[in-house]
Amino acid sequence: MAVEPTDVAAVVLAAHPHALVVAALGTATSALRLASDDGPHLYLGGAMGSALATALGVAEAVPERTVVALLGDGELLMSANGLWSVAAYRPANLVTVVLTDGLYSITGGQPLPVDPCFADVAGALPGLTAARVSDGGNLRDALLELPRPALVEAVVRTGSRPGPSPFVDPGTVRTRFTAALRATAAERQDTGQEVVTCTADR
Ligand SMILES: Cc1ncc(C[n+]2csc(CCOP(=O)(O)OP(=O)(O)O)c2C)c(N)n1
Ligand SMILES: [Mg+2]
Repeated sequence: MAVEPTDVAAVVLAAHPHALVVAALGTATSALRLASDDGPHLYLGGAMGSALATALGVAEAVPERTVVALLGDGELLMSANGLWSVAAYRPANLVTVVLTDGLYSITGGQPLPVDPCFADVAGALPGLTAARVSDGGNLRDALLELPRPALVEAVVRTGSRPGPSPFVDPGTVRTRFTAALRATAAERQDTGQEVVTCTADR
């Protein structure tokens, strides 16, 4: 069994409606845009390999929000060292969701040179929890139940790009994501906590 990438994005958003989601490229961005009517997510416009490291930084800056890195297996293979950084820093609000199809799908379906076995690798690292799922129910359970930081590998159906283009105007991304962060800053002010400003505000 396997799920559609858009269904993965929808389950992630249903499980964590206030999450800050980072997606760098391709299928992940397109699925996220389709599942959330664009949403205020941090789209990185094709910067393959950057989603996990960026999400790690966002998780550190905004510890009260769940942060999700949504990325393909090819992208994570390019930036797998990020998993060791997650093991080192262990953010209690970070979830990595990998769309596993064994392919660099969106660029023509070239096979990954090896099965990265991400759930096995992450599960072997100290401090991380992990699961491999192939249907929406198990995905939801894993997202809600795994202690953080967690990695969930979702086996997805391959195919054409699921929705709109992964290239979103960077200014629009910045405006929307900054607004999502401002909501957090306002809550911090209400509760007397330190307010973190984002670069766009400085
Ligand atoms: C640094 C860099 N190298 C190559 C690309 C071209 N590229 C865009 S999507 C992609 C494949 C991504 O594969 P995966 O992350 O598994 O996602 P899938 O398409 O399978 O959903 C590649 C190679 C890029 N955008 N950036
Ligand atoms: Mg892939």
